[in-house]
Amino acid sequence: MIRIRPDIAKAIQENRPVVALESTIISHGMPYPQNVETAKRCQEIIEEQGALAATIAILDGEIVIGLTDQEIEQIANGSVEVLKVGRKDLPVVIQKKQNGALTVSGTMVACQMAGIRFFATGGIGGVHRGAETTYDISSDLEEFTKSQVAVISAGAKAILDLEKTMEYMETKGILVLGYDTDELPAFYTRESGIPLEYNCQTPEEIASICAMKWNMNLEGGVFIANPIPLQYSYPKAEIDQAIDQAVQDMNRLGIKGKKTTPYLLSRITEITANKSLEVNMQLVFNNCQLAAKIAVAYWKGQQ
Ligand code: PSU
Ligand code: MN
Repeated sequence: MIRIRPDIAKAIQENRPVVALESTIISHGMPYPQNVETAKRCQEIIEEQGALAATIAILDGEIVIGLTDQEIEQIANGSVEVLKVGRKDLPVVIQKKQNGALTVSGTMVACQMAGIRFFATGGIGGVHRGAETTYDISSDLEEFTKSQVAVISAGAKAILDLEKTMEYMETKGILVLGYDTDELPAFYTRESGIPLEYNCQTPEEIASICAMKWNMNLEGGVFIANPIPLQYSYPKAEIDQAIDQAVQDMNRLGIKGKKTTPYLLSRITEITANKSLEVNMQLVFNNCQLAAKIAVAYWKGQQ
């Protein structure tokens, strides 16, 4: 049920640096053709740092680790149905031989199965606004208590309740490391006003803390929060307004469950006339670069 590109399989076996990339961001998080452009550039950035990039999705019921350009195009252009797949959906989509884009939780499961330790994305799912009545909490958070994978993201979007997201991770014993930041980055912006306990200064420091956690056999992943570079950071008041508008529209339309995050992402892109998309691409690139540096440092630390 799992097909790993031969050069990636060899690298994993030899403990060389590999960075995974998710596919929900391609199929459900960005419009075509910017999604293809982003997916390919992410791979290049990782490879420029001396790591291998492994984009992961489910094709005809097979978990494919290391998509070809043609396969990326296939899940990106809307020509075939591509389901949004988290941990819970994996057995169904595989059994039915369907196509699936993996979320953060789904990708972490795939990484655990294949032996990949590092994974770069844009933002992770979390506790949604209004969760006190809807109970909408992304399974991404729970996955951080299970799979031994470090996820490099620009924090979490303000479509979520960031304070509750942090409290949830605290309760679950999820390790959160900031990269050169004292506060949780909020995806489009560097600041959220929510303090982070651990501020790491180098990729080496992050790699060595990850190694410590896993050498101790502590289950679960590491959430690495990497703020968007200053020159791309979105004006906070402007993006907050777009987010509030998108959340209002969603509630008015009665959109719920797994449709929530894709709806909000595309609505924000619409409201900001694609400005948020450019920012989104830049922060993903920034995360790919850091993820590859951490993966390389982790590998060197093991020599
Ligand atoms: N946040 C983003 N962009 C994304 C996602 C989250 O800024 O594309 C995607 C990721 O794949 C994440 C998923 O795992 O949305 C979370 O979905 P949900 O909230 O339904 O768990
Ligand atoms: Mn949800």
